[in-house]
Amino acid sequence: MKPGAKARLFYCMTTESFIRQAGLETILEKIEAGVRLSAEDGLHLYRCDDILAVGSLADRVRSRLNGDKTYFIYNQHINYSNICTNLCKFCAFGKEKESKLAYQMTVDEVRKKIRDRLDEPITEIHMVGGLHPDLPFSYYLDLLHGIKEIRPSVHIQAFTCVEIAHLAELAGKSVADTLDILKEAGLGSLPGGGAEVFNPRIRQLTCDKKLPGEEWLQVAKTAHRHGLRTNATMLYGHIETLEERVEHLLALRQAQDETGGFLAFIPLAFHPKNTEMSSLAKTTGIDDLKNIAVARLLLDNFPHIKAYWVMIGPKLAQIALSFGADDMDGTVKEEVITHMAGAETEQAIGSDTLVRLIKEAGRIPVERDTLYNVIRTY
Ligand code: V47
Repeated sequence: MKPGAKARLFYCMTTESFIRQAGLETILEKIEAGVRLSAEDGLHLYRCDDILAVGSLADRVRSRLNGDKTYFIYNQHINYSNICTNLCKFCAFGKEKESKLAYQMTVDEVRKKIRDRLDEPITEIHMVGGLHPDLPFSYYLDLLHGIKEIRPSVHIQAFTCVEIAHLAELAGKSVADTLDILKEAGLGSLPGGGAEVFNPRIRQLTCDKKLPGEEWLQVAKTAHRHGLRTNATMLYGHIETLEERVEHLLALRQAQDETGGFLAFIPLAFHPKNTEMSSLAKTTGIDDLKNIAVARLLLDNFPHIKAYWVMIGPKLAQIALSFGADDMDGTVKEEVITHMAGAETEQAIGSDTLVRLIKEAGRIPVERDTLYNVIRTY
């Protein structure tokens, strides 16, 4: 046997033995046999203290699905307004119209933001905002038209499922018809925000005015059936139980079984500063890695799991590439939502830094577009 193959065999034997020692033998067997994990398995993984064992299981699945490729995108975030009628307790971004911190961009201001970065190879505009009480439906169509006029080839990933339900009310149309109109105006896909934790107890305690979880899923599935791919998120690390996390993940898995329209899942680490829940502690590195790993293991039908460097920091996001993540999101350019809640990361990152982080993790950096078409392999 060649020395490399010997070392690999030894590595596999030792990782398998520590997975067994961590009490994850049955889950290992299921993963090896391609058997779907149950809610109990999900809880068992969340409760397991051996983060390396949980991570190594997730890493097997990541490797099986994505090989050595790790994706990133050249994107620009735009938050057209923070005025919001929902005022969720975990959110530092949303403000009442009368607040001194409230803002609302005109379509021309958004156009200027696009024009200002025309010399950068941006392929995606990620655009979300609060639920504004009086902007008309035409404003949102003008935003899409305005962006496309300046950057015709860019992919616009905009409006969470929560915003889409609000826009449908404004338009006086069904969600399906509203999505068709937005698509016609230039919408390319939907980001994964607003999912929070689907469980009604959590919604009632943290965001009682927000679209219920079941309806969030309905909007996502309608988008998929109308040719729009979407992402999905879970905001963890506040008052949710492990059971509620697992329930959330399994609801997403069920929806994906029905439509196959989700591209990526992004666990979002709760940032408490400047929120009504500011007495809560920040998440820990172990919990951040565990959410990536458990998501990779339970969401067997999601092609991609993102380690969003804005929320967990570029260094932990790099480590997360060995715990189930295969995507680092992107350059972002001007993140606002997490920074208003005390994020200590930069508001943007260079593509060269992303490439370096990915390479040093032993992976192949792949610049992608929103739909995961390869733009460049490094
Ligand atoms: O919808 C709000 C969450 C989301 C806080 O789809 C908070 O690729 C942490 O959805 N601490 C916006 N999170 C971000 C988002 C996103 C980000 C990157 C990529 C994608 C994607 C989606 O952030 C909100 C809400 O769920 N959020 N407040 C907070 N204090």
